[in-house]
Amino acid sequence: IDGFAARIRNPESRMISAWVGIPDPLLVNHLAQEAFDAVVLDMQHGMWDLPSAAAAVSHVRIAGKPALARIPVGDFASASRLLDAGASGIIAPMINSAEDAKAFVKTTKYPPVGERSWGPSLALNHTGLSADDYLKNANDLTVAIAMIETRAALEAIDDILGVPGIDGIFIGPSDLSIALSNGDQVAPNAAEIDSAMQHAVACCSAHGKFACAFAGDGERAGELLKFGFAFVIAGAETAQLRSGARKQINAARKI
Ligand code: 3PY
Ligand code: MG
Repeated sequence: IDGFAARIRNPESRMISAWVGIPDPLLVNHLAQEAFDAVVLDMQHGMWDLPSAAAAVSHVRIAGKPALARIPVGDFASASRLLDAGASGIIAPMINSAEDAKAFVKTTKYPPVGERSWGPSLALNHTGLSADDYLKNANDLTVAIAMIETRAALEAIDDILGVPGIDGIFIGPSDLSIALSNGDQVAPNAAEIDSAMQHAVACCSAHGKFACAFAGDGERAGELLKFGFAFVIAGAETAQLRSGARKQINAARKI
């Protein structure tokens, strides 16, 4: 699990992660049994509160997988608490400038990179590291991922990637499509989004950092892996649950 950060930083990384918004710490254990490389807890649009998300981090880790959390916009205090709970990475939505990126890094990286405050109780239990070893290695063992999903963020992508402590970016294609269409449409698979995605991947490799993105289903996730994304989502758990149910109903109706 603690090799996750090194794996996602490898330019050859092509990972597929689960994405869970239903705030049930036990549900994530089931998804973690599938061949996902990680599980992301979505605290921005999912209904997780901090205690349930922290418990879910443990359940994912106990199932042998790394857990990441997407925090609500600007909730950097929760970012450091989730790292304390043993999360392997934090995804911060709506990072639109180098200043936003620096505020994010401040709470997620220990000095000299940031000002993360000390208190990794569960992270020590999970990693099995001594306090000294955790302090020395935590900045490398966990990843801070900035979401690029507005026009301002696209324009500032090189500045954001240039902030020390930002390990990678995550494209939010729905918000980006709303921004690029001036509020006209949610079109996460539009051609314009594809070009923005390919541009983002190129910027990341120029900075030696990695690119992640949300995809609504496995087919789209596969396309994004071909673009060079290191880490993609293959649909939220609600979509997977409903498509699984639909498939079984259709199978039963055919008999
Ligand atoms: C977006 O597409 O805007 C996201 O935040 C990913 O779900
Ligand atoms: Mg978004």
